[in-house]
Amino acid sequence: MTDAAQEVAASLSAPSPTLDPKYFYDERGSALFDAITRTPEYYPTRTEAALLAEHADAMASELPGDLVIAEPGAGGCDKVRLLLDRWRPSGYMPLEISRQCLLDATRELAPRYPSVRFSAVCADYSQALSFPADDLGPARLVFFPGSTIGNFEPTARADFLAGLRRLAGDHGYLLIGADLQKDPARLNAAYNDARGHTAAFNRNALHHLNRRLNCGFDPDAFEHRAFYNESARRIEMHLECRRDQTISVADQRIQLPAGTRIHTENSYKFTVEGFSRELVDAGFAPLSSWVDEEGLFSIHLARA
Ligand code: AVI
Repeated sequence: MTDAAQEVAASLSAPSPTLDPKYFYDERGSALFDAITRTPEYYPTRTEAALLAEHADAMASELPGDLVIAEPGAGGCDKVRLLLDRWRPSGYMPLEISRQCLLDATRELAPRYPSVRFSAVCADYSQALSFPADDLGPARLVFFPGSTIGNFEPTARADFLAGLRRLAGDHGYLLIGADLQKDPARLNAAYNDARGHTAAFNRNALHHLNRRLNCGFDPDAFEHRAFYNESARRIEMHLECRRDQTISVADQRIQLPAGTRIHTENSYKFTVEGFSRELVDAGFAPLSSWVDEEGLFSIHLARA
């Protein structure tokens, strides 16, 4: 029996069933997430890209000329392209768990930037944080865009930020995106897009688990629920069972009566001041932050 099967069995048989958001991301899930980022409702990706484009020079003015960009969870290395174009760093180190993704992206990108030394690392987040920076070499800038930091629970987030601090090394920097608290209607729309991509992305966790662990979910019998929890300052995503179901995992049969909600994701929303404090707690010294005119999204630059 795999660790994954045991982990899923334990989380689904808990009094409040949950699933780890990592199960969203098989090949179809990554394509669906890509589709989400292009919906009119999901503002974070395009707002962050616009901020990077507008302020890339201002950011560079606070950084040393000789820089290696390290990007944990780089995926298709899309967001870094703008920085490679504008900054021409001496190196780029994508850290990504999907070998294929890493190979495809670096094979496409490396020839376009002959002056940038590519060192692709196939590793998951936890391993990614244990690549010591070379204190004698160029400064390392850790790039963590997309407000993925908002998908960590507060304690795990503090640990992860401290890990980013280690990855940056003593002379390094962090450039990180953080989605902001705002009108709940805007947030609710972003996680309930009219085309249904977010709903499909949410249900895809069940398709993924059926394929991997043969659980026997009927994904179409689950309703997508996403809403802003104002007191916890987070979007919550759930899958609500419309009819009684019994699934099986790790030699266990688990009953999911109609109305059961499986909590699949939290996406925390920040204030600029609050997020800066979290950076300080993790050992960073905040340098600057940039926010779009509507106050939707923030990018923070900090020194180790
Ligand atoms: C990857 N992450 C930053 C996304 C978010 O907004 O929390 C994941 C997502 N879930 C639903 N839509 C997007």
